Amino acid sequence: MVGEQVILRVEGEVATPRRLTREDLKTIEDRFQIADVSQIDPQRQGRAVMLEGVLDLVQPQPAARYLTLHASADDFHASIPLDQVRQLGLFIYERNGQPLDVSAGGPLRFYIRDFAACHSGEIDECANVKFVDRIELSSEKGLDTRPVDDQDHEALHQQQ
Ligand SMILES: Nc1nc2c(c(=O)[nH]1)N[C@H]1C(S)=C(S)[C@@H](COP(=O)(O)O)O[C@H]1N2
Ligand SMILES: [Mo]
Repeated sequence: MVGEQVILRVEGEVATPRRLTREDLKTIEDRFQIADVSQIDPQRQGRAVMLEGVLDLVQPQPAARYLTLHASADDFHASIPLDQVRQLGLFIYERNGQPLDVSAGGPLRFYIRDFAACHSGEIDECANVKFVDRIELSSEKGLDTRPVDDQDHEALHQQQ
């Protein structure tokens, strides 16, 4: 079966934690789907679903104030205030009907509309986590391994 593999686990302060496949993301209501992210950012391609659509499946608890995005592939993590990203976050999950390629941050890539420049605030380009495989809602800020200064940031980009 197409897209049977779990690509995202959603945990923490939610009524119903879920393990989602690409198929699950595809079947989220149309109002949360973005057929073509290049309409938002010409540099990006693929099909996306809004963070709000994923949250709708799990029902965040009132205590949820932070969203932590985990990429176990390269041990990269970002933790951002939920209210600031709620309307702006997307997950890019497919391109041309195929799983998103690792070269584009796949199988699942978080993307924030109108992100700010790197380390300019809590919601920045560095929080566009590639290979995201788990998200966690929590009352306190969670694990965050984003580079904190220009030197660290430069070093990280050299590796990519
Ligand atoms: N998993 C993972 N996601 C990541 C990073 C990383 O090192 N690992 N780097 C971040 C940083 S610092 C930036 S600026 C953007 C760069 O995204 P791009 O390569 O698509 O331009 O990805 C972010 N997401
Ligand atoms: Mo960055």
